[in-house]
Amino acid sequence: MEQKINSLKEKFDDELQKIENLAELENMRVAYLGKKGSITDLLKGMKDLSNDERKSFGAKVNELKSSVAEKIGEKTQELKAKEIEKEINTMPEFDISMPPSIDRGSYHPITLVQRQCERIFKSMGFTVEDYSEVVTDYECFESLNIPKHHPARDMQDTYYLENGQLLKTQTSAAQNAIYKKYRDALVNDGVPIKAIFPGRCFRNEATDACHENTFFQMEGVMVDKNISISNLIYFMKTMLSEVFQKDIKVRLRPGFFPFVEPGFELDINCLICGGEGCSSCKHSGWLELCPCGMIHPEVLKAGGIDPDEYTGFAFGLGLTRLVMMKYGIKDIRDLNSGNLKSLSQFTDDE
Ligand code: FA5
Repeated sequence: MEQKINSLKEKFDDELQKIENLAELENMRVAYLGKKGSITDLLKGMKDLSNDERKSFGAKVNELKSSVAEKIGEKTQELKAKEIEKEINTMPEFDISMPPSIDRGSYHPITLVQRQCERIFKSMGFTVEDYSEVVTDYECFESLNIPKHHPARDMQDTYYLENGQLLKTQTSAAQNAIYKKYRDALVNDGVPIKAIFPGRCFRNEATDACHENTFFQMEGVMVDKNISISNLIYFMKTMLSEVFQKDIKVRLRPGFFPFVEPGFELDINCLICGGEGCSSCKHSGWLELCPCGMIHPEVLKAGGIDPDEYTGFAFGLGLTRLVMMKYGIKDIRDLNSGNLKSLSQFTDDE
């Protein structure tokens, strides 16, 4: 019996040396270790042996079995490494100067319009600020003259986090930090605060053609001595005529926001339907685009600025809606759709 084990071992070693690929190796594994394989056959023959012989023979067969399994494992690794090497060696040479064979990526239309607005405001002396999407209750509401339990909070159905922070519902949430950042330059050196801060906002909204639960706004503030509504209107008009490269019909109507006094809603004539009325403008012919107003004295005070000495304006442009108007996108939900075919058709026209 022992002779059988030795000759099987020699046969295995001999055959293993000649194996050249993984498929052959698998066949060999089945031939030796499979249910009907040679080593399994040896074990079956043990029934004719005495108890003592069976014990020592069983141990030897098991030893052979483990050694065969181990050698097959090693050979598998060796053959895999060879196959990878072969693949690398036969790969066509990569020419980095060749044009890509796949479509190139493109900027999202919101990014394009945001950058365009940034360029316009920068050219008028505004700085561009970045701000967190997760903010505190103080930043988003209290510093903006919206105390706890104020009914104005109901206008923005807010996503609260377990730690008490929240997802920013409006870019106004950055106002307080911006005032604190620049008030020393304003007070000590007479440098006006002129900043815009674009950002993503979140509200638990029922979505429709002009409402999304995730959308972009771009806030802007200017604070100095003697700032008035005329300054506000001038900057708004300049920005819109630059973005659309033509005169846009706008209307200003009173609007309530606890952080401005007086407050306005700046609407633009719907460019999708030309003012006739459609689902994008809720059939009114006008689209609410940019609420704005004179910064409330309490908000200036919270930012460390004396409202008896300084005044300012603030606006909260609906950036996503501006994008819809600029590119004639009828449904706001297309912008978050991830449909690359439709989103990649826009280009920077500057
Ligand atoms: C505000 O968010 C105020 N923070 C704006 C403001 C800033 C007022 C500074 C005064 C001074 P409102 O909730 O109306 O206001 O949103 C501002 C703009 O964001 C809207 O006019 C609209 O264009 C856009 N917007 C609001 N909600 C959505 C939404 N769910 N989907 C898409 N755009 C929205």
